[in-house]
Amino acid sequence: MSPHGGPGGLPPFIPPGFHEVSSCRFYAFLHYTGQREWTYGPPTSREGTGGGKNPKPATGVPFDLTRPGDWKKTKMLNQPKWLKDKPDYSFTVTLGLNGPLYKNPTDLPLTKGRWYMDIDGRRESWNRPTSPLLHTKGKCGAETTPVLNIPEDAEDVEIILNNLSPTAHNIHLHGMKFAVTNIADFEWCNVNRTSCFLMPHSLNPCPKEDRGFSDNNHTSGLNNLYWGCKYNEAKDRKTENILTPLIKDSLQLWQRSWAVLRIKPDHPGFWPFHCHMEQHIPLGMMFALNVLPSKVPAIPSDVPTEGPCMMDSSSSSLIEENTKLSERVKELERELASKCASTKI
Ligand SMILES: [Cu+2]
Repeated sequence: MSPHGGPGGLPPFIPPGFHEVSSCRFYAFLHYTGQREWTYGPPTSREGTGGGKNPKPATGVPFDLTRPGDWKKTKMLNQPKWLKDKPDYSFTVTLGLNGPLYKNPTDLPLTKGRWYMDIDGRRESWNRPTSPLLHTKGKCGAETTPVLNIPEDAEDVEIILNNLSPTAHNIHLHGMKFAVTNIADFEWCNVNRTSCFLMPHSLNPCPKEDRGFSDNNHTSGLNNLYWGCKYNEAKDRKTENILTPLIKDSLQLWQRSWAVLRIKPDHPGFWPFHCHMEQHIPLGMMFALNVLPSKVPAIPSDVPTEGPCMMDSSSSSLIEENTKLSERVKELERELASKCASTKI
């Protein structure tokens, strides 16, 4: 309850030019065009929950998407058939940070600390390519840009996220959704335990074999804060949920914690995968997923580009089409040659 207007709290805050309303009767429904229509309608009671200025709480199942325990209350409408017992490929992404800290507002991004989402131990923070990845297909100007190349035969890719930092990160993938097949449910460091931010390593309740340390060189006592409790395949695989996972494109990865995602890599392109906290993006917490490069259509030559690189207009589908066309030309030439020969006879 907000401190303003709550029972026993401060008097209601009324912005200038507004006035207090006598009761709350506001209904809102969001309709997406072209989507399946559900059989809902306006509330049957115009009284709402009743109570006027002191509305009664709505009744229903407590459901909090930030608590994995509540995720078990969901049911799949469409079972994701692409989820296999074992993923085709698995990658581990470590999230962490490395000092020194930014001190002045004039400190430029990526010049001091290294905030990262390292892929399989590769120490790479985001570094913008000099020319668009979709135009170059990563073949030029992207030497220091972290890219995860997904094998083209992959149908089910697992990404294990280990957060070795004291802050939560809101992980977001462009282009595709992911299934959250497993997640740590640490009571000692969940979303309600903000005190976990300052938990020194000396009080570490994480089993010794699961502890991981961020790639840090912080000083002034901060070096004790950059650690996390990692996913442990031997212990944690058995709690994965491939039957009824939540399908999402954003996930709050708790502090010092882990989560396991599965992706069906069927959407060709270079797709950013990053922390969505705006201050973490320019610090480097991002990489790109390179999905089905052979299926990415050639970019038309009149699409503007930037940077020093030439646009790569090749694509295997274009090559395939050209090969078929040249075979057809040869076939026609052979037909013509044989017709000419028979005419001469
Ligand atoms: Cu972040």
